[in-house]
Amino acid sequence: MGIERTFSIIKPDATRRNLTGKINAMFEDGGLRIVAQKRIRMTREQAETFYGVHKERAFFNDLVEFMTSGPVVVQVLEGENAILRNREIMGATNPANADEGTVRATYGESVEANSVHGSDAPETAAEEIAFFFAGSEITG
Ligand code: DAT
Ligand code: MG
Repeated sequence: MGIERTFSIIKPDATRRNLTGKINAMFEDGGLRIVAQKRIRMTREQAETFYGVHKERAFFNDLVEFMTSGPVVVQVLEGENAILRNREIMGATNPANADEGTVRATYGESVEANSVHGSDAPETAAEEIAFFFAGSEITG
């Protein structure tokens, strides 16, 4: 508990629709601070490694294809209980099941094109942040 950092991605479906600012406002209004951010085009290798935990799943190839289909915005979000708080702001994986007012209910197009990624635990948050950011790129 206390002040945490979590890793976030604004996914290609959202950058394509020019929603970066609107989604960032939802994070900020929800009490999270954007302490690092960059817009990148993920390589296939990065996407495969990042989602390695899902490599046996039927949707893995489509997921890698989707995540490399356009620019993404990778971010570090900081705040009180940031990992859980961000999952609340994002909503359920499938936008059809996400609570009203969440990012995924508001902007998600499908279970795959669900607009945002957020870390699910302290260990994965630390790993995911280190995968995309040098310590010198993060400043509270
Ligand atoms: P989350 O992104 O909510 O942490 P996850 O870790 O279970 O969800 O899955 C990672 C991503 O994989 C998810 O954001 C979209 C995709 N995905 C998950 N389940 C899927 C499914 N049944 N069909 C297609 N894509 C799926
Ligand atoms: Mg996940």
